Amino acid sequence: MIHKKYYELLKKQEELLNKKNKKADFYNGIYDRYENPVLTREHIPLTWQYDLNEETNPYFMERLGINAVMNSGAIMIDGKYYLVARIEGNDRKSFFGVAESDNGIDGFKFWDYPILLDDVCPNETNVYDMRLTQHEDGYIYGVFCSESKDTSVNDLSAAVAEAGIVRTKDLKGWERLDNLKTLNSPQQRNVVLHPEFINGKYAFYTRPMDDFIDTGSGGGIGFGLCDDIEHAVIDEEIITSKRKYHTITEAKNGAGAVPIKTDKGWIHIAHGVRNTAAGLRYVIYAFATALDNPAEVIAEPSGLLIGPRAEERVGDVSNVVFTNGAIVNENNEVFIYYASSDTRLHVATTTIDKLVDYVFNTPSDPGRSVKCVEQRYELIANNLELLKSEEKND
Ligand code: M1P
Repeated sequence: MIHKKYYELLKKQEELLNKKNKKADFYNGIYDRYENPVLTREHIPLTWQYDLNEETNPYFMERLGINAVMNSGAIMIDGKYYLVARIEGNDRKSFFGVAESDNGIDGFKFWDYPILLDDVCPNETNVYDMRLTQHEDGYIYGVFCSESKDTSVNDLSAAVAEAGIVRTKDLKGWERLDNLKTLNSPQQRNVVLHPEFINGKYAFYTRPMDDFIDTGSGGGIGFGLCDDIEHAVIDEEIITSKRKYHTITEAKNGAGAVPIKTDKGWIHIAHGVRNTAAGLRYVIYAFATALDNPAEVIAEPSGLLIGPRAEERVGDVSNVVFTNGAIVNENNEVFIYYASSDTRLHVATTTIDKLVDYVFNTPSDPGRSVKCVEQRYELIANNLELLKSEEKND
């Protein structure tokens, strides 16, 4: 017999799932934020957490609790919005689940089961942050972090991050391919597959790292080509968006959503990290690369695009916003899915036109305070001039 508490919790959950999302009272002209997160741990089906049987679970206890739902890959298929969410159990292991919605801003519902990956890496302890690429070869690829214990050092917390690769046609059957090998970088996280062939090869954005947490000598977001996606090996990585001193990318950066193709260039929505007395601060930034060379940065607006605000600032890993998925719909509206503080997932919406304007017309960071003030002076002077001339005309 099903425990009666189940129906009570289900009703509450259905109310949450059916709640309409509204644009928040926030303005910057670049994108809109929304009042409610699109996914939280409260969105996870009760059947994933509770044994519903009154006989075996008389107190209706959570048996396999969920701690957080966050960094999600995103894709549109036949007009529907799909997220492959990172779900973290109370046991700290992350896994993936597909949630779908008709409009991309609310009503996301998880499918009956999470994704069960082929168990091909016996040492793999954790998986997270899948990027979904609709590749021109016809497959949808999922590239994610595959984490194992580092047994070469005497440190319980030492770990190795690699890029795992799966592919699918329908988000239901997933074929696991070999993990990516980068010959010059011992560790990799935040790897994204470019959607088109470059010189007839598969192209990856990488994030060379010497260590699990620190990128060490890794200079920024890398880019490399490989011939065979089933056994992907990158011999050489070049750096695209570089880390820079005293900017939002000083400590590290990493590719986020799959680059968006526009008439003026590929738009990248990535994350940058700086260190503070309160720990690392993660923000989202954007840049563009050339259509004929997706590794060549042609525009990089100054500073952050999305930073953590209000309740977004607090969570399991506070002061973090992170993205690994965006969707462009048939009306050229852009849905940027970003998680806050490694706890819940939000959406910000904009359009291709606005993103292009933002990326190509926002001044770049001149690098020093005095130059930044000069930059602002110019803006103010032009504005005051314009205000004066309008006043005269009135
Ligand atoms: O905790 C913040 C983020 O940390 C990692 O990002 P990075 O590799 O740039 O340090 C990721 O593990 C990400 O999942 C997490 O949100």
